Amino acid sequence: MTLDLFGPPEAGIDPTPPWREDIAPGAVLLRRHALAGMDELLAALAAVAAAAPFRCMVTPGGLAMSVGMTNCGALGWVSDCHGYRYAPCDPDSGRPWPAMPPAFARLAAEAAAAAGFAGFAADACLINSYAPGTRLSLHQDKNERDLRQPIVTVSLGLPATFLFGGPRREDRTTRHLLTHGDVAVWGGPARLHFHGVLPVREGDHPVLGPRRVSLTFRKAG
Ligand code: MD3
Ligand code: FE
Repeated sequence: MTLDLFGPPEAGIDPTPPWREDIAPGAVLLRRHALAGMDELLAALAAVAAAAPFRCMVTPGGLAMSVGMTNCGALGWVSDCHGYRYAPCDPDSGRPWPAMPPAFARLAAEAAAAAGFAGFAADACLINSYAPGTRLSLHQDKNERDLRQPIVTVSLGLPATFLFGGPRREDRTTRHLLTHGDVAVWGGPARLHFHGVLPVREGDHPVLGPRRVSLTFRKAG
């Protein structure tokens, strides 16, 4: 077994997964939580990406984002020259986003409940694909209607360093290495905290190849 130097404090010993790390009030990491049921999750991911391929969206400023994105669920996060919003249809195909796979919905609800947010029913799943060198700069998630609802993220493939700040952009950040199967839940006092992802380092993940994929579940509508 690989030593996890960024894991829990017990002298570099990887405990039996999953385990929990509280990173701030309202923010918790459920380490390796998605490993059980991973095959079903990856099959569902492949089906969604086949129906709605990853694409680089354009920011309102006119720049192409480097992260590849797609969505599933009733609503999908889209960005173009007009701004950011949630939309029921894929702008590339004109069709509704693929339905939320049951395995996705189940994982999101069950992880949220484990973190203290009972009754979470995600209607939007944004799927980000990061090639090595790709990053997501510091931002807030505030396009959702009900900010009392948490956000649940599943990390897959290559590891990445997640930056977690405070309610103001200039607040100091902590760093958390997220690896395959890690689940993060954010809500309550952490819901509007700034966050981002440092450039993903070169690598080749045995299951997902040279990329990191994140599933971000939200109640958007
Ligand atoms: C902390 N995605 O798509 S998700 C995003 O790994 C996004 O792809 C990153 O940020 C990714 O918007 C990180 C984790 C996350 C999401 C929302 C948060 C962390 C958060 C909201 C408040 C605080
Ligand atoms: Fe975000």
